Amino acid sequence: MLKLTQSENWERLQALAKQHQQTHLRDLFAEDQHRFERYSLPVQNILLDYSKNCVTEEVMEALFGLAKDMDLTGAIERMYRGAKINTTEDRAVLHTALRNRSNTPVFVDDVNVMDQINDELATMRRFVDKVRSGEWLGYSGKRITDVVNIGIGGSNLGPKMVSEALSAYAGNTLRVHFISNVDGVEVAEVLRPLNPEQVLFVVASKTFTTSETMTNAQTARNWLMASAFDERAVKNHFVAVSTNTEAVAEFGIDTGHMFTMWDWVGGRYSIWSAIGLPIALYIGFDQFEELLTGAHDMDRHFRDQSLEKNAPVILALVGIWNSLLHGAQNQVILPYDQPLKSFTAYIQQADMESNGKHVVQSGERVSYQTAPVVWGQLGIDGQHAFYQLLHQGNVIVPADFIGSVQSSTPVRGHHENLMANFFAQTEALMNGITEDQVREQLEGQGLDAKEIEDLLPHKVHEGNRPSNTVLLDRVDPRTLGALIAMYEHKIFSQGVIWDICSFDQWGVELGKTLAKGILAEINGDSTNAHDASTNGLIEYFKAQRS
Ligand code: G6Q
Repeated sequence: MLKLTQSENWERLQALAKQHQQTHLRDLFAEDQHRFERYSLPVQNILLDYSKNCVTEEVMEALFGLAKDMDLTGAIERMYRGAKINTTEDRAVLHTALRNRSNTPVFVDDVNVMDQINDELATMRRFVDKVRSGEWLGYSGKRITDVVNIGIGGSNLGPKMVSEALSAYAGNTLRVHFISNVDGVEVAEVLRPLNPEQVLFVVASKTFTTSETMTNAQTARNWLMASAFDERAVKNHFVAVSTNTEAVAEFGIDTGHMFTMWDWVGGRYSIWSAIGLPIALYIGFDQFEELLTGAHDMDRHFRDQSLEKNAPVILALVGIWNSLLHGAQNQVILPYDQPLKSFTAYIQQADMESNGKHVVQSGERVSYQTAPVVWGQLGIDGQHAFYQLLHQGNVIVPADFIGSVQSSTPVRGHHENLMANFFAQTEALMNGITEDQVREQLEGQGLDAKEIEDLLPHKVHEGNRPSNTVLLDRVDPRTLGALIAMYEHKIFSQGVIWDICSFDQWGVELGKTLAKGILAEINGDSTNAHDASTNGLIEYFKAQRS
């Protein structure tokens, strides 16, 4: 396979990046009245505007050429068809099959996985209906009022983010809570107001060995026992989502109350599987299916649309261009919808865990930048905090602004105010404020010449800061499904172009293994197996506690 650095278009892009060092977005807009139409596209209920990036026809052509050189289209097909593209774990990658509403067959090792997926969805629906209708009862005969998901990483971030995002669709049937941190503060806080007779715990762990989750699940079980005094209550109050039947049984959860997932579902791509159970319990199964449908709409767009009109591909290529042109090592994600308050954290994991890799598929070290540092928070709060650096700092941070035409909870006058800020920020980052404009403003305020000259450099905004605008119709289940899938496919496309394995996470595994050994030391074993700092810190911690 061609190496990225051998691609002619890669070389061409390096040259174009040099050539455009001095190009200002302001001038690109002045030169082309149709820049918005040229560099924006609608996809399902989403409008993607990428015109506020320093791209030209020539740049886009080279970027699409690069995607072709790296056989992105072939890679998309291989993923959808169930090829084992997670090479280091020898696994297929089939989150697209989990939401394959067309139900076309998808084969892994000659087995059509759609049968298993459809069976599991049907089981989930039956269970969700039972709990939501009040047919499923707690040990004392009371209905379930609260669902507590216990899981971490991919088994937490997605269900939490989507449940928050779709709370307007939840009604009053069930409340949902999330425990991920092994810090006892979280489990204590979540459980404190709850009535054990009416709580359903979903223990979500693909491996069912993750120590944070197992510790929290054990504590939850003890909490239940302190009220039920009967092991049989576990069956009414605990269900599991996992691939590890043995460990689920050993924990004491009836395997008849276990929802399954498969090794071809990566943790950070698992909300579409039974890991999404808390979402379905919270908003109902029909709405959960809408989420799947939205993702499937985007899957079809990604697979069927030409690269030139393909929203995830364009997002991926613009990201690569910004890292070439500006040396950008950051990507900030700024949702303006309150419901999307955890969206950045979700995409942060999806992106950084997938593409934060230092070797290419062959094992050689990469000679170019892979995943950026992804960060951010609700944009409107960020404006009053870190946006200063985005506007005038000496690093360029490409930004994705995500907002909606309609609020999911309209309150008179609020959404207009919110969106005025949204549009103002993308404009300000792009245009900046020139010396002449600042001078004119200050003269208008009556400052004298000396005062103006002193203030001038501080008030100039150079602008030329790239951003994408992602404008949703509204945050509803279908649009949210499409939005998440758009980012998943962006990340996939970048991974293909960078020639890295986006679907393993050895860096996560390393931490899990090391912590296990250290826990034994904290609990008694001697501490001398580490470097002086780590030994010293563990010893200090133990000494201070004794
Ligand atoms: C995701 C990662 C990681 C994983 C958690 C939880 O892709 O692999 O975030 O989801 O470590 O793992 P378990 O679901 O196995 O507990």
